[in-house]
Amino acid sequence: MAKVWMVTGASRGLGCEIARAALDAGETVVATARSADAVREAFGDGNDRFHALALDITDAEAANSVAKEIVERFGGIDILVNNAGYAELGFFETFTDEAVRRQFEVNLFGTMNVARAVVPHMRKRRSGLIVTISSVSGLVSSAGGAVYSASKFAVEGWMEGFAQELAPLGVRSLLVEPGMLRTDFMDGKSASFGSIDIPDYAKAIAQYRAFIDAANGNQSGDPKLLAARIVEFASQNETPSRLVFGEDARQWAGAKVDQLRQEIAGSADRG
Ligand code: NJP
Repeated sequence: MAKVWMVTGASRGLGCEIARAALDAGETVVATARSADAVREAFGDGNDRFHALALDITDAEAANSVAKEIVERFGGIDILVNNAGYAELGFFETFTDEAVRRQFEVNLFGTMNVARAVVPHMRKRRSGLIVTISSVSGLVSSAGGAVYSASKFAVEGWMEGFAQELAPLGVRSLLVEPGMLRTDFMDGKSASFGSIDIPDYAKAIAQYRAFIDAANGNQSGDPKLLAARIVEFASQNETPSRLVFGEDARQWAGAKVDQLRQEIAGSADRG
């Protein structure tokens, strides 16, 4: 029997590809983004297993109504994909407090809103899978990524613990840490950039922006491939708790683990 998927941020990029891959696998898919029309435009009409709903994940009430509507219409939600997110890219001091809070409002608190709305239905049935699109930036941070990484580190810490709370109740979870994917992510359509001018950082920021501009549209990671992997994992009874996707992500995460091991070992000598 077709499983019921709910995907956030499905108007573009990875979320759109995940929804498409789940549809192609014969599943029932409720794809959401801030505008239902944008989702419909991305998918076209004509598939009765496809449904588009509006959901801005920063709106907790809207998340509750969307989850309720899906459960009433389709009997439950088998797979939730927490995908919606964006990046504030740039050096920390160039961001206003408002921009930093907006980053957390979407990536962390928005994702929590959706989980709060959906998880009670999964607990009730003692079944479900939550796929959360974090980032390799949830494991490793670097200059220019401080604000985005802070939000994704928070997602990692929250979900790593929450997953353990849910496991005994039959709800599984998968944290996904992609490297760079070819989507709108680095583009001005999605990303925001620091707005405060600080001459001390001018040279470093110019280099950082040149890196972003060169990478935008040329990222090595294929969102279709990741979407296919996620759909494949979702069809299995046993899922790993993490998927570090892409050679770039595995290199950065591996280097971080090596560095941590060294620093932990070094700490034993010092304290
Ligand atoms: O980005 P993009 P991705 N409420 O910009 C939606 C993570 N990631 O597919 O603007 C509801 O093409 C937006 O919808 P809308 C990344 O952090 C990426 O790459 O309303 N939806 C659109 O559908 C994110 O968590 C890379 O039409 C909201 C979608 O989010 C996930 O992958 C690397 C929303 C963004 O599509 C998907 O991003 C990595 C809101 N408030 C992690 N705000 C990468 N691409 O390199 C935005 O490690 N959306």
